[in-house]
Amino acid sequence: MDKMTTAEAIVASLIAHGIKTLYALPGVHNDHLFDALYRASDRIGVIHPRHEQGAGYMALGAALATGRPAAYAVVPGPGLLNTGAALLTAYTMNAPVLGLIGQIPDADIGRGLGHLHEIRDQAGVIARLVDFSVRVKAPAEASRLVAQAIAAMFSGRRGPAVLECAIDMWGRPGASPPLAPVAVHGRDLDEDAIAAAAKQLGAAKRPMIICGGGAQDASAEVTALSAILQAPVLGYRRGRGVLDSRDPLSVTLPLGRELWGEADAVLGVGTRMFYPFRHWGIDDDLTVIRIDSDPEELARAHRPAVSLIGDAAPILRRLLDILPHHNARRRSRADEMRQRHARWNARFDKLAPQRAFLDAIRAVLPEDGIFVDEVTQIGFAARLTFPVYQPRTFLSPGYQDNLGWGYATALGVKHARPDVPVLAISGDGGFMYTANELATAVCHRIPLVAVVFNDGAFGNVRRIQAEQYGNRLIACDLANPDFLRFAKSFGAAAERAKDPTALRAALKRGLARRGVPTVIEVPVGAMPSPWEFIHMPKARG
Ligand SMILES: Cc1ncc(C[n+]2csc(CCOP(=O)(O)OP(=O)(O)O)c2C)c(N)n1
Ligand SMILES: [Mg+2]
Repeated sequence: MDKMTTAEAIVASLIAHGIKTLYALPGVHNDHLFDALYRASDRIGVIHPRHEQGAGYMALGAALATGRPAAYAVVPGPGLLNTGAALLTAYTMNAPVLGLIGQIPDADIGRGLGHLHEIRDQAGVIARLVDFSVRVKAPAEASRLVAQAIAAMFSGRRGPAVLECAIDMWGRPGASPPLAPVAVHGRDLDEDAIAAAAKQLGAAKRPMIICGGGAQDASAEVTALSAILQAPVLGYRRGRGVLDSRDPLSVTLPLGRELWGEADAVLGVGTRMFYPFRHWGIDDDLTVIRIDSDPEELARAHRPAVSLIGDAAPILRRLLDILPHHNARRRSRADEMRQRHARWNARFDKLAPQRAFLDAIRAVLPEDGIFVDEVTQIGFAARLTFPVYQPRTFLSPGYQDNLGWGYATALGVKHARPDVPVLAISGDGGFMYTANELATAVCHRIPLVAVVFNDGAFGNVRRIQAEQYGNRLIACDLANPDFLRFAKSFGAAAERAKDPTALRAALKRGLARRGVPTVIEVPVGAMPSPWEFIHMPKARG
């Protein structure tokens, strides 16, 4: 065992941490790593994309879909930079993604000699993107560093980590066997703060709850709390699915803003509360209580009356224990909330073209099916109106909102969750960012269903230019391939669906296919603007 190389130890360490797939694109810097992977191929698989961004996004998708660590490996310099947007998105979505990044010969790092793929201060570039990064400087460190990196990904605020390893370090013997995963202990519960939160929430007349990505593992607790308090739960994008959309207390924008304007106490769970604090206003009549695993987050936009630092689920469980002692008698708000929903639903008629397609999708996608959102007209409407029934089934790219994340991320989602249907939407603009990964889907038999809404434009940009810039259209009309012939040329199944009824039928066929990806092109025209429901003015303060 003491003859293990760095590469063997790192591969064994990934396996010891439950990682069964490495999304990885090879190159000479990482040849030893791939050879170690070959020899461990009964325990860990390799999915090789066609561009490094695909590796990063697939790992991101796997991490978001499962909540478990996911890893990718690429060559240094251009390979690393090609994963930059995915790594940035993993950071801003708090996703536990581990990047294994190659390096030039160990002794020459920092000398600027111009080795293949050399980049100035690679470690410095990486350190700006993730909180934990380190280079493996000796084989004996390898197993420990993998364990530390993965522990860091789950300590406090979740997030990505990176290990660099030089071309001549991977093959060096002298590494030790993998370590058991480091147990990550949550913080001790702050009983005083939880009691204070229980008193404030229990006494509140119009409490509300706002959920972000940090609430995705606390769905049962949030659901119970919402029922006891009769508190509406706002989830927009990353917080969707924490409370089932069929519960009348489950709201998104813009009803959430209306309720924010009336609330006297709010509990934020794993959310930056960006829209409320930056756009809707805050005043002294609203008591803010927040749960967050990152103490720095709580000091940023607005200092809460009560700060609960740590993972949401255990804090909420303790809150649920003591809340009954403090809680006011409450009448059901179900009827009132149904009426409020009905009012907003009528106004959402403005988005009827988008909603008709979303209805077709929801009718076919089962409750546990995963919807991967994109920066497209249908996506904006989905964030507002698509019913979501379970946590981790609505994946939306957080505040990067980076066009083009969708197809490759969804491939990682489908690969990591082969047991559930996965559907990616995108516009013609976004799809083309990673449409090359159709080759990966075919090669690795990943039966992802992708719906491409084709309006021949960066439609969102085009509408803004038309409405706000005197119709001076620039850089927004697109020349597209024939998406059906394009997809079929890879060996994918492809269909065109001209209306919601046809989409529904095509989706059924697509989700039933095994081992082959599907692309469904939906030709569309310009869509009505969703922005009045998203960028809304102050509601208080
Ligand atoms: C990485 C990145 N680049 C640029 C943008 C700006 N942007 C937002 S929407 C959009 C156009 C989207 O076009 P398409 O995917 O076809 O969707 P549509 O609006 O036409 O439905 C662009 C360029 C972005 N959000 N992310
Ligand atoms: Mg478009």
